[in-house]
Amino acid sequence: MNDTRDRLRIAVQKSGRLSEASLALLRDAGLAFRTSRDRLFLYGENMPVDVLLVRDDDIPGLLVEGSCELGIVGRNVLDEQRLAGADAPTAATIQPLGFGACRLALAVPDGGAIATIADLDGSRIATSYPALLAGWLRAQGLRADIVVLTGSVEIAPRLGKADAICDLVSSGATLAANQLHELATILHSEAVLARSPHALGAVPTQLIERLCARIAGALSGAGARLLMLQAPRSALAAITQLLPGRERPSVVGLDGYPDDIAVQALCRTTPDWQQLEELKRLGARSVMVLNVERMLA
Ligand code: PRT
Ligand code: ZN
Repeated sequence: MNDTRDRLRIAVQKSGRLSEASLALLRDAGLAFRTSRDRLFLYGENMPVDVLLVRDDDIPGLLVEGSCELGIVGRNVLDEQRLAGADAPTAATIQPLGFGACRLALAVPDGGAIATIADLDGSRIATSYPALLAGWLRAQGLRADIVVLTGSVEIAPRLGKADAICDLVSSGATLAANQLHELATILHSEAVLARSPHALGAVPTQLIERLCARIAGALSGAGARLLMLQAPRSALAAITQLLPGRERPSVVGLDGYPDDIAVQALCRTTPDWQQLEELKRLGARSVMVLNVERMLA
């Protein structure tokens, strides 16, 4: 909402992994929209808030240039552009949104020459996230050639273009299918609500506050599910990684079974079948997904 506009704009991914959940969240927050004919714009019908549908990579830039006041984007995209932009003004995170969970991980070929993080020294690493990777390598005191690829990073080692990759992972199936395994996690990511670095007047600031309060309310209640399961204690770390929850899961011991635990986690959306199957694969038993009727944060 700059000087010439009297409506707030939120940038959302047009078509991709974050699109559906982003729009569902805005609807849960009470916004109703009419779609423009070109399907690039959703006009807010009950609040002066419109949605711009764009590629996720464009969202940090739209916030920085002030074309949009808010955006929903993966922390991975936001952090990469922040690091790549050095001292330029950057979009600030308002709050994590509990969906789009993934991690930026370093992975290497199964049975290859690289077995430890130290072995990465002097290697070639393919990635779409050069700034995040460079920062991590610096922090580890490692030197490596960063090969920047925009897609199909996982096949770079087989093509002889790189010795390792640094890419997003959620279930790990893509790595396994390409005979790669994880060596280190560089960043834990999920979708976040971000705002433009520009100072705004009193009216847009109040509108943003109202919208953020509604989003927080939507996140804490509607659509929430309680995931309950039992599992071997040794699988806890892997299971926690998979949970789509925002809160830390509750973990309790099982009387008479010292190696087992019961886990309860609050999830914003219903875990899908693939996630449930993955949990089972990790050793989870008695997996239950329950509706949450009411919740007070
Ligand atoms: O067209 P546009 O530029 O908008 O979309 P995009 O293709 O760049 O992004 P998209 O839709 O693939 O992802 C949008 C955001 O979703 C990312 O920036 C992340 O924040 C988040 N996200 C969550 C993921 C994943 N999970 C994910 N698994 N983004 C990508 N992947 C890819 C990953 O790159 C790899 O190829 O999925 C594959 C691995 O998945 P698994 O389940 O096999 O591990
Ligand atoms: Zn993208």
